Amino acid sequence: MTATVRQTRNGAVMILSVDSPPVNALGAAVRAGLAEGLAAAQADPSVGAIVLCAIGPSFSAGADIREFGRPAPLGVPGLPELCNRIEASGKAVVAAIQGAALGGGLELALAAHVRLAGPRARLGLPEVALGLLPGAGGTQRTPRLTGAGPALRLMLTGKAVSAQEALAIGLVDAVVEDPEQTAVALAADLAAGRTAPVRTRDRQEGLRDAVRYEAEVAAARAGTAGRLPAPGRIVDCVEAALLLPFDRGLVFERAAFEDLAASPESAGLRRAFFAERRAAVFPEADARAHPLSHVGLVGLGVTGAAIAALLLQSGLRVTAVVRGSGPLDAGLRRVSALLDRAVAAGRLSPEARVQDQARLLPASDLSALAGCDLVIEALPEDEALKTSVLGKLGQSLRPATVIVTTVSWLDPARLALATVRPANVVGLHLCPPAERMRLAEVAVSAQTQAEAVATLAALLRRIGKLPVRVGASAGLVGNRVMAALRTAADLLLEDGALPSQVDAALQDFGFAMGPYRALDLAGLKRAWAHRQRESRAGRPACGGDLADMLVGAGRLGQETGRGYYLYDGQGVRDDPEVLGLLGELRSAKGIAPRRIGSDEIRLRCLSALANEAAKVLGEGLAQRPSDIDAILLTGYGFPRWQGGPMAWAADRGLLVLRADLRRFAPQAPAFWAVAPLIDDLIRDGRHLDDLDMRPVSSG
Ligand code: HSC
Repeated sequence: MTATVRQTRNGAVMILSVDSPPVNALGAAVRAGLAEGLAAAQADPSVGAIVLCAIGPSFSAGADIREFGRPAPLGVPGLPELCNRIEASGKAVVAAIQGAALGGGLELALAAHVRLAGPRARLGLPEVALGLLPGAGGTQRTPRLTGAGPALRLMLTGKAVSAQEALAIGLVDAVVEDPEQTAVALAADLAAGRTAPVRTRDRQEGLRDAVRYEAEVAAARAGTAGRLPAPGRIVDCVEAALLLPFDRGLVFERAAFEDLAASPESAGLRRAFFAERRAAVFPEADARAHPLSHVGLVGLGVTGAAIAALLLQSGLRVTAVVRGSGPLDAGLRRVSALLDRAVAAGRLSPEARVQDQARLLPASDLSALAGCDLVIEALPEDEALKTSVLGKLGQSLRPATVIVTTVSWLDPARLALATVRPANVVGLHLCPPAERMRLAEVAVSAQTQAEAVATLAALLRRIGKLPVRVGASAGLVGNRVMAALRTAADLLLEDGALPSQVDAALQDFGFAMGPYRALDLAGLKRAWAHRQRESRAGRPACGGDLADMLVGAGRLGQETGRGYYLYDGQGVRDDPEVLGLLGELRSAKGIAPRRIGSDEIRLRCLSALANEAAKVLGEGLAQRPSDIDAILLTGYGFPRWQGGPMAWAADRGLLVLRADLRRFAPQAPAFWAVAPLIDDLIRDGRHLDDLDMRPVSSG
């Protein structure tokens, strides 16, 4: 018996319980245990039926993603083979599903002859999010039960369904309060009746209406034109389930799975998966988070309103302080509009919306926040305003209240000094639109108390964000490294590129939007104000000259109809006026423009990003390279299937990256200076990936 799979008996029923915390992933040891249990049950004449279940909160999270690309140990069946053995069993196998049955976990259950789900079970085929498809028979068995439409929805969206939804589409046979107990009773009946088990491979209900099936396949195919290969291959496999005999369908599925597993897109998506999970590990993560029921908010501007809506939707009471009835009314309208949008999108019921709104308590004075467990200052990026409010909050709140200050470019460590208890202050950066973007940079300085960090991180998880711990500093990590990308882009413009060429090259790489479209959308004023502050502080920015000229000419971005581009109702276009300004800039700097190709644009921008990220890492402002990947992937539109800037740098190789940086250096020596960390790693024969594995520090 293997420790990861327990074998127990209840009369004629053999119970195989997977016990492999935390999520019962189906790694080699679990597969070996299941195969062993199955063989023991077949060999024992006193066993009449088998129950397949699991211990812990999940039935199974599927294949062990860490094993992809590694050879399987000799003698251990792969997951597809294990599923086939379960299905082929002459003794009925009943799957009892509690918690999450995802990917290969659901495929294991689909190979059983009966599926019972607990009321809180979640069933899904999320492989597409990893650039894969269900590769253990899922593409062939699911449509036999559900038809093409529901099967394709499961596989193409990757979203899990509830037990009730699973029952409605035929994925499970019943929803029962205690699936394991009911499964044992049912298995005992099946053993006594000695009826031959019905195999999913022989089920036909989902295939019967071939015309409808084909139509659903065709409709799905029309939506898979994007650049990722997995969706198209999923549709092919589901079509094959109708057209091919089952065994041929499995072969077809296997070939498609292997192609995808070897694809760079899947490698990037798998890296992204682990980067996000690794980010949850930081020194303060185990500190005691304060329980929260009442949160205070100062400011209901665009970001404040988004935070308010998220807090309300997670069941918290929110007191929002806004000075002046006009701004307060505007802020309340913003919150209402966001709640309305959540109702329209089906994320919130109309009844819950009414309750959520009722928990929002508007106020005009900071004294209204005295009873709050945590207060978030969400005022505009104005140092004087923020320090004045933080100073007052420090005096009026209970001593243990956590104070969160939202920042874009300001250094939260400096802001914290405005209060009498800087240890309670944590910085927070949310990317716009804050109601949608998952990233939440949690900025910690040497003086910040661990409990305050743990409390904010828990709150952020509760409202659906991904908290990533960073060191407190100007711009934190995301804005700082993206500024380096933009500087590289600005230098390319000076050398001869057009804004539209830079944007197109980076969009081709997979960015949701190029830097100049993004700047136009956000408005050029904020970045301009930051450059002015930096310049006054004796740190003049590299690049940014064209941006300053645009602001000087009143071109503030999309809101004014003119920025890097012209927005005149006929689409977005390069503007001769901008090209004229660019010409002036080049002449003033004595630069003769040259033709610049997309490859060079991408190389320079990504090298600058990776180099700045290495500087950030070397300064101890990020815990590990994969945290920087997680930040860029969840907040800044870096293409998920590219894995992140550190994944890009690791693939390119540090030696190549350094040689490129040295080649670019004559253009702007200080900007292109190689990060000391890159030199150190090369000297020590180490890789960026090695740093992902080092223990987290509390510095
Ligand atoms: C798959 O199943 C492919 C199959 O179709 C075919 C295979 C055929 C192969 C053929 C070969 C020839 N593996 O998320 P959490 C770790 S692909 C390994 O924080 P929660 C996670 O890294 C798989 N590890 O927990 C973390 O580790 P740490 C499809 C996995 O409670 C810890 O577990 N399945 C893992 O918030 C806790 O995770 C999926 O994509 C896995 N599959 O959420 C499901 N899953 O503590 C992915 C998790 O060391 N998983 N870990 O940092 C999830 O969505 C979530 O983990 C749950 C739990 C919702 C299950």
